[in-house]
Amino acid sequence: MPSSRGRSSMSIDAARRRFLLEAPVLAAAVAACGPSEVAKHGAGAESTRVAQTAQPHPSQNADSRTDTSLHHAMPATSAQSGATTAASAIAYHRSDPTLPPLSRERLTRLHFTAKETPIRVTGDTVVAAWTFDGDIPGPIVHVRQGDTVEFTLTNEGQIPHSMDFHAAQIDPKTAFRSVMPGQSVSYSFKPKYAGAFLYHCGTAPVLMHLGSGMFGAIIVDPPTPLPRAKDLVFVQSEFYLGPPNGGIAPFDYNKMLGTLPDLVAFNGRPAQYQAEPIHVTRGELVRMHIVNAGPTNPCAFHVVGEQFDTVYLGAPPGNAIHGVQTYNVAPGGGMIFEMRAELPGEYVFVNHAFGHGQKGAIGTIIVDE
Ligand SMILES: [Cu+2]
Repeated sequence: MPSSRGRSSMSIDAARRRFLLEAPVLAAAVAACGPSEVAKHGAGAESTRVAQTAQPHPSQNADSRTDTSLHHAMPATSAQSGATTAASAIAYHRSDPTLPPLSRERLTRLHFTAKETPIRVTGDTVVAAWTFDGDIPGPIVHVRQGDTVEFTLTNEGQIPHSMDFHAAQIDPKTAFRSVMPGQSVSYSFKPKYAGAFLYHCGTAPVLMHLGSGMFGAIIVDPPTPLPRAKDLVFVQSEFYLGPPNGGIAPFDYNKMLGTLPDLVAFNGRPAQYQAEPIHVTRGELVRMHIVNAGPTNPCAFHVVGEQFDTVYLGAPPGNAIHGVQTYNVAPGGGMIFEMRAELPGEYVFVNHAFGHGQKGAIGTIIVDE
């Protein structure tokens, strides 16, 4: 057997190309955004306002996708032994749930890239993901109500993609239009309301694009900040997977239509915060921004052994309810849950629709002395 090191990057690229080309749903996706779409939204319609490289903005938690704390801790499994070198070379990383700090600037420039790339979501599962900036979920964005967000999406994939920000009020036919491979779209918006909002690819079939990993969270602060807290962001999503091909599992559109997921996760990795819990300090206010990417099922958010002092249903600090045990976050929705960590211990947070908790929508917060 040749050394995996000597051939890794070429094998990964080759495997990506082969896999993406072989995935049958690609043909359907291209057809769904076919010649008429190209004609309507072709090169002439694209913005030329594209930055040279995608640098993380200060209010964008680039590290939400690159926490490497578990890179060396993931054991090899029997499922991996049969995978190709390319699939086995794809490293696992835990997603950092920390909300990035708010910038002092009132203008936030974001430049995302749409990429189709394999991602290891558990020790023995690599998925053929469609992503923003190469991971599931995309970067966590943090802005303030009324700020200006200047956004550009560059499509580095092989099929059309687009971006739909739920924090925006804008003509979707223009701003959220699909862009062809190699092209870009730009638009600006000012979030009218504070809250925890979803963003996602809206290219048809939306179920396939959203269900294959093209989503993330934008957190919008009110003009007067909420009380200081440990701010965490959890984006729930479902995985519907087909049989692995070369060690990489494709997303299965028919399974998505069937709405029974194989895995459910917070921040793209099933049960990652059980494997490596989140630590908070006794007495700390813990604020959890829960965004549900779905694509189909709700998230009955609950913390075992705790009660939520406040749940902001939307537009915080308004719409607050108190003394809550569990609350459903709809697919396509986002809410803010607060609890005070008064007693040391291990507190499991879970989607209390327990079939989905069991499939990975679960984690642990440890309250330290
Ligand atoms: Cu897409």
